[in-house]
Amino acid sequence: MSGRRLVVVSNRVPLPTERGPRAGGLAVALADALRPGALWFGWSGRRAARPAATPAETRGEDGVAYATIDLSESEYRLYYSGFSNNVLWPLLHFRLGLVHYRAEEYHAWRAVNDRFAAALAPLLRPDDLIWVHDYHLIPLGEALRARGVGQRIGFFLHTPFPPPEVLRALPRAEQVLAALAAYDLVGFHTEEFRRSFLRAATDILGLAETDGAVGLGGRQARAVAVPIGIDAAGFAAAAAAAATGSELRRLRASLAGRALAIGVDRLDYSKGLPQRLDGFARLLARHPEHRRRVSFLQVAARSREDVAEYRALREALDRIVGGIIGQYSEFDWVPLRYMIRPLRRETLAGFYRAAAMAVVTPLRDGMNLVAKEYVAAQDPADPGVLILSRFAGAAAELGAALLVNPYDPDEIAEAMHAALTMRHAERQARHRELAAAVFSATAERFCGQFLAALAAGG
Ligand code: ADQ
Repeated sequence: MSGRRLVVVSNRVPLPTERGPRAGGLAVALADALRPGALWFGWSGRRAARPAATPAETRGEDGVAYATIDLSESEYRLYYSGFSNNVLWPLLHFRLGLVHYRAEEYHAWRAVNDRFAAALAPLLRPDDLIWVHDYHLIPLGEALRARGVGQRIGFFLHTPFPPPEVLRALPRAEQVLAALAAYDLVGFHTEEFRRSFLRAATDILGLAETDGAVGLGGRQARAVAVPIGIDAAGFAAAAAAAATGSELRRLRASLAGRALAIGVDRLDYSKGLPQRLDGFARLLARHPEHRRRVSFLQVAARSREDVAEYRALREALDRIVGGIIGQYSEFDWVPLRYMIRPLRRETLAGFYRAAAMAVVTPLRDGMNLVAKEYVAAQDPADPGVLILSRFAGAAAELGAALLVNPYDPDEIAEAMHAALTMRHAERQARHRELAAAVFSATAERFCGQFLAALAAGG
């Protein structure tokens, strides 16, 4: 792949001019991997009355070229909030009850992908490697092919991939699967998701599978499992540096010697926040010895607030948080701190390191990078304990965590109790295993493996 330009396409392009912390796994992982000379194409994040057809181009200090287009209000509503986030997101996370299908949104989703393809095609060079990211852009490969783009195109899905029994509920399941099969390479976080895709392609589309590839229209789409990772060494260094910073001092002073438990998520119904907080309340009820001895800090970043389910989640959490604080607080101790705003990455790294446990309990998650960040941030001499959902992609690599069923608040409570009372030797032994996984399967390795596989076929 050396010498070939990398073209990354994602729904949202985080422009170098944007300030402030970003809460979102994709931006974070790719930022670690884009090399000077690469092109990153996608949506600017802006909505315009009449968006221009040609992309705006800028070059970052990192030497990466950025080309972006705006979306119209109706594209934003139908393509982004509608089909992407109100149909595909819940479907891919096994939440059929939350899928609100409308044909108009499906067509807008395809039309925006066509518009992306029309804007991107003129920027392409013959030996580019094109890497498309995530569910918003599933049909982009087909749309590029329709414009005569013959370069190798890979796709990576950052969410889970459900089994065909779930996928069949989507009215356009055949078209969505066929669009995936139009790529040269389709990547998933885990072997489970890869198998589900191959099973869906054979069961629903009737394609034949040979050695992990399915053939459609004279092309072969190969499916691979490549787990995304983080810049573990960089994150560990940031955590160690933050340990002596002023924010950590303030945090420690506020804890007054109590143990810190931490949760960090986008405010998304896939993250299992109500069940997690319920689990914390059960801990305080079942094991009163932890009252006054632990403080739970939940950091939640706003997300997709123009989708009704997200607003409902936020209101539900306000009630749950108020209930716990009202029931268990004392005049000099508050069990739960809840902030709806992103923290800077450096601050976050330090807070992870200060936390005796992280509670990462999504109901479903493609990977979950918070789990990996927490592991990387620990002091190996005195590491904290990771509580992790069995249904996060990360559980496939992080089996040395305390794995829980995220739907069961009692199991979460018992895992918290086990974490808070775990002996030093066991914490270290578990941490060694977790760290071995996080420091080997890094963001750099993720990009390298995917791109090597993509380049290999061409
Ligand atoms: P997300 O659903 O966004 O990503 P995740 O993998 O946890 O989930 O990544 C979130 C990133 O944003 C992390 O780097 C985290 O530190 C940061 N973040 C989250 N909340 C934050 C907050 N309140 N303040 C500051 N930073 C915050 C999607 C998929 C995941 C998959 C990733 C990458 O849903 O399953 O792991 O893409 O593929």
